[in-house]
Amino acid sequence: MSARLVSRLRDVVGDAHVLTDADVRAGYETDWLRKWHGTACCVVRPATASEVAAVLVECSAASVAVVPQGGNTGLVGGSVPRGGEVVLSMQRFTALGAVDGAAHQVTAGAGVTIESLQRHARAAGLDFAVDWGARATATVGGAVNTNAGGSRVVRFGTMRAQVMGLQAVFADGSVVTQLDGLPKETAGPSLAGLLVGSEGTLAVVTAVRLRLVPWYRETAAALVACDSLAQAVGLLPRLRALASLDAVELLLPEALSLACHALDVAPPLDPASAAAFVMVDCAAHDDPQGELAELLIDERGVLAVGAQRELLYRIRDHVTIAIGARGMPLKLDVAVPVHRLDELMAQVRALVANLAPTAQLVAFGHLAEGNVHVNVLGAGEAEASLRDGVLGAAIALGGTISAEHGIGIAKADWLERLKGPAAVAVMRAVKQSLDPHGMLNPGVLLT
Ligand code: 2HG
Ligand code: ZN
Repeated sequence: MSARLVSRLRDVVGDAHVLTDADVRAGYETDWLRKWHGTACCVVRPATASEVAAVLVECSAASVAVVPQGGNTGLVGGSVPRGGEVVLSMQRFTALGAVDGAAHQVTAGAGVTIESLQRHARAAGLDFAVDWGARATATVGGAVNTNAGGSRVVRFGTMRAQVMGLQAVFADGSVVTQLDGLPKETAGPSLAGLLVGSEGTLAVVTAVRLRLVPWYRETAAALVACDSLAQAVGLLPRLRALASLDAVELLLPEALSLACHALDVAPPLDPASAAAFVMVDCAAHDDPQGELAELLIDERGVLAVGAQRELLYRIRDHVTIAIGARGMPLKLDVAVPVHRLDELMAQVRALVANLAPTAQLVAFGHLAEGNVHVNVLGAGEAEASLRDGVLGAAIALGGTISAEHGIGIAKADWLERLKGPAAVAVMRAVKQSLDPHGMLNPGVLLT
């Protein structure tokens, strides 16, 4: 059966774009963390929406499910096979339309990386608003499917706020194209809104119409040392008053020290000298250094401009890699209303101390959104109970179990506890009507 499917897929996309060799498949079968993996029937790399449609029709006829994959930088097992599926790689969807200067928009193929999108926008004097460490590999399609957030959400919102329209292929092969980017349109519910965050379970997104933002070339950052997490949260009202505020990131001491150690650079502030570090970034058309420096007068911190600011970002962006170099962490991406962040972290610390006293907790994230990446190294047998404890604590505090990484395979069993049975029933009804045979990313998001 699979040999017949492979040959039909070759007819659709051409021999060169159906990968069956085990060595070639391997990179598509394992995720970035090397935690989630499965064997694919084959990897197929279409180049157009109609090829995607034909692939879906062939896979449906053969009753073989499809796992859409972008840059494969996900952290929740949402883009790798579980066993026997066809991996639908979007890496050939790299078309970037001309920047529409009148509308401040651009159309990007699903396989365009965030970094190429940023470069493309900047060449036209504009910028793309969503940014995070995996920018060189992560793609537009993946960002839409996980509703990616990153560091600039405080200013521009998540991916959801950037999507003005999209093109998507549904399980039955139908193609819907909504790429006109009308800022005002009230003809029915938003299809793009439905697909953002759907993790490849409802349709394959092939192209996206995106909002662009001003490119602020004048920048200044600071690292502020706080005696407690509560004090860090207490900075937010004053930070939010800065017109140039672009990012407010959180580094707990272990994260700062681990990343600096891995990069072999001197920490800008002694990690042992504070309970929490806040990395503030400002960007504007006019130099924001003055307003940031003024804010720092009452704080213990360092201003970082030019190369110093770049170093801060290198450190911040390196935390995940530094953790990964130490071992396979338990990785959780939780968020709570920001005034409850201190409570959440107190509970997380107590959970680690009680359940895995020898484990190392490395926490960091996006302070303004109350989003903390709880990474635990060496939790061993306690991993499952620790995971349940942290996710449960986040929900009990009015938060979420996925702020920006998605639910994937990793947390599908927790979705109902987060959303409640009525909301999950609605999600299941939508899934059932758009993908009645469970062709698209089975096991992800909904169990
Ligand atoms: C980040 O903020 C990413 O750097 C990765 O969301 C978080 O590794 C993590 O836990
Ligand atoms: Zn993050």
